[in-house]
Amino acid sequence: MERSRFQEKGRFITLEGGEGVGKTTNMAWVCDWLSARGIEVVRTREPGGTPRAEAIRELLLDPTSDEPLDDDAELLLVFAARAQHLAQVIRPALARGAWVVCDRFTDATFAYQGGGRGLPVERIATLENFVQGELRPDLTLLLDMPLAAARQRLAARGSAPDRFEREREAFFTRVRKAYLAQAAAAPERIAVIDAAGALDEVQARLAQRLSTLLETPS
Ligand code: T5A
Repeated sequence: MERSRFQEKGRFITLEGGEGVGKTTNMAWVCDWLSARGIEVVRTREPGGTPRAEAIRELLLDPTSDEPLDDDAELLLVFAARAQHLAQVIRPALARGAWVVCDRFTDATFAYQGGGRGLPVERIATLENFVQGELRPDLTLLLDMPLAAARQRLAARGSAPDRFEREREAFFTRVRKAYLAQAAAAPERIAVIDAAGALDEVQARLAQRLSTLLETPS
């Protein structure tokens, strides 16, 4: 399929949401949907996306260390990984006109370090401006569903919980609340997608939002 005149500039799409809502599962589908429309897609994730940033991811997610990770150290590690990822992958891809689809980005920092850990939003916003300059996602697909159902999905998957997944329910309640507040504050960028129900139903909702983006001049 040919690219329309509206698709000459790279776009930046992020997928967000709490644990187990289906981000990773739907990432592949979103990338295939865009590729089928003739778009060059770079699929990536945070924390991570480059070898050094993936090493920082290990530090952040490793549940085995006895040494507690200070909340500010966690925040700075997230942004250190992001700076590397932006420099090595995201900015170069967007500059050559590719579309970047990223599994989590700075909305996750506001939700987890801000909502979950309780760090001041202003501190996160300062780092966001420092590391990203004016770069923000063009579209954020926020997959949302009740915590209990998402937990059931994770339990059915059966993988060992990482350092975040070991947090208590109250933490994830705050994360979800923060995500929904962010969406309410930026409805033009953040689309809340009902992630409950069958995969094809969720993907029909995603397709609707992606089609709108495709028709919007960059
Ligand atoms: N983090 C990240 C921060 O604290 N700050 C930050 O700034 C950033 C960027 C990263 C962790 O880092 C934290 C947040 C995270 O805790 P991660 O691996 O990106 O970790 O995030 P997780 O949420 O842990 O990813 P998961 O893989 O656990 O969850 P997903 O990707 O949302 O869910 P997925 O796709 O693996 O699906 C879970 C299961 O459900 C099934 C899937 O097959 C799978 O088995 N499933 C469905 N089943 C039925 N119906 C559907 N519609 C389904 N969709 C998926």
